[in-house]
Amino acid sequence: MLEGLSSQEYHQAILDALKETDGQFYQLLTREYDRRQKTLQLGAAENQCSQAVLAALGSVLQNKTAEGFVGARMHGGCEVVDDVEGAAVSRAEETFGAQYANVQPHSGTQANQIVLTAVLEKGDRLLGMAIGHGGHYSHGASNSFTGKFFEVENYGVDGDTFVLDYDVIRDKAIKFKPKLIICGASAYPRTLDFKRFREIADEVGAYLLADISHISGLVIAGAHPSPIDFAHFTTTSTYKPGGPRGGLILMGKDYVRKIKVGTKDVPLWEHIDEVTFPGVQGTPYFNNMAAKAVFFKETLSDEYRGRQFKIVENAKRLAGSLVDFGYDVVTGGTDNHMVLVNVAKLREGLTGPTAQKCLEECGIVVDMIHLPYESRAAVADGIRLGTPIVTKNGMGSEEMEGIAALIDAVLKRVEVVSDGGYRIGGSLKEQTQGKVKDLCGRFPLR
Ligand code: DSN
Repeated sequence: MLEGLSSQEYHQAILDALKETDGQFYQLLTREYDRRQKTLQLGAAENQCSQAVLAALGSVLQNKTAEGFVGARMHGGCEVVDDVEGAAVSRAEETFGAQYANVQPHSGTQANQIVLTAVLEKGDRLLGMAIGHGGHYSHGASNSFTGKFFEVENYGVDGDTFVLDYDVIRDKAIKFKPKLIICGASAYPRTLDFKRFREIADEVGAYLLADISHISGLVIAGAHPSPIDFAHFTTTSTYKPGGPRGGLILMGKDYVRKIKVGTKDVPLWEHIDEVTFPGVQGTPYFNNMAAKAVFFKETLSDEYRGRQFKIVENAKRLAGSLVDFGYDVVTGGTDNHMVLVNVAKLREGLTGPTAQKCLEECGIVVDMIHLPYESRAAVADGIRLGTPIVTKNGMGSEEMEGIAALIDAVLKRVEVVSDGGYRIGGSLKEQTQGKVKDLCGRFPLR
């Protein structure tokens, strides 16, 4: 019945179910759909899932409670969810070329929590990328559980190139002797050398966790090298590559390697299962799990794989155009889906938060971001742009140049009045909003 509907028709049909029963939420969901349709979505940590994924998310599986794993549940009535989980696991393994997949984590952060809980004891040493240099909270930030329960050392990027220096990371690892090294980033535009990370981990006797949340779509398609057989554990959130919200733990050739648990030697994969439940989580979300499986099937298509390369091509073009307009693009460009721009260097008084706000007022949605070695520790100097959504909606190189021009018009003409304050001339705002609406109208949500 819903097959063949445009994105807008599909949403309307789904929302009709709410119209009579909950007018407030009918309005809110309609507003969010309109917001996405009428503004440029340049979030690097976002994507846009298919209608099939949305259908699975909104399915009857949401009602099922069942702790445990396939064939070993705490609850009755599990014949269907066992098949759901079995299919989701094999599809995840096929998608990533992995030997083991755990589709239960509720998020990327929980996937990391499960791995950390599995291999570290309280107080053990963890080496991860500093959050201010592009790492993630769950990689050892002082205000996350990782900083609270483990002894953390950070590595960062080089002060001149803003690129990782693997010799420096190796020296840190040798001195610090971590039990676990985490690689992967939330704000790093260059290719990660997973092989080199594994060599460092092996040299110091550490486990290696690759958190590929931001780049997992690229990894699936081969647009970024895969860590699966280099890292002991690979984690990702499942929405960033274009699936439903949720997390995933994958293992390659190390999945049968033994770990001492009490007095027993247990294969790593079995230990990860046990730490997932009952160690960290209760019932998995079976509707999300089904949606993950639907998404994994989508990743096998030529359309999905081709799109990942296009995402990178678009990001390179966006970065290149911004450089041409005189922007300081961190590392001079990008190898992946994201572009980091130092806006503080553009104009006196301009900050990441101000740039985010004034661009958003004009219909261009970006994230502010702290940059390595920035001028004021308390205020972000940069913005982070990403191309997954605009690419999904069909935009290409020409549109990337147009987007760079729109960003430039706003950031160069906005009046910065005081710390955090700004004024945009009415005509600039209206003109930009109009151009954004026109562009988004030509590339409607898919
Ligand atoms: N990792 C966060 C980000 O990059 O914005 C979101 O999950």
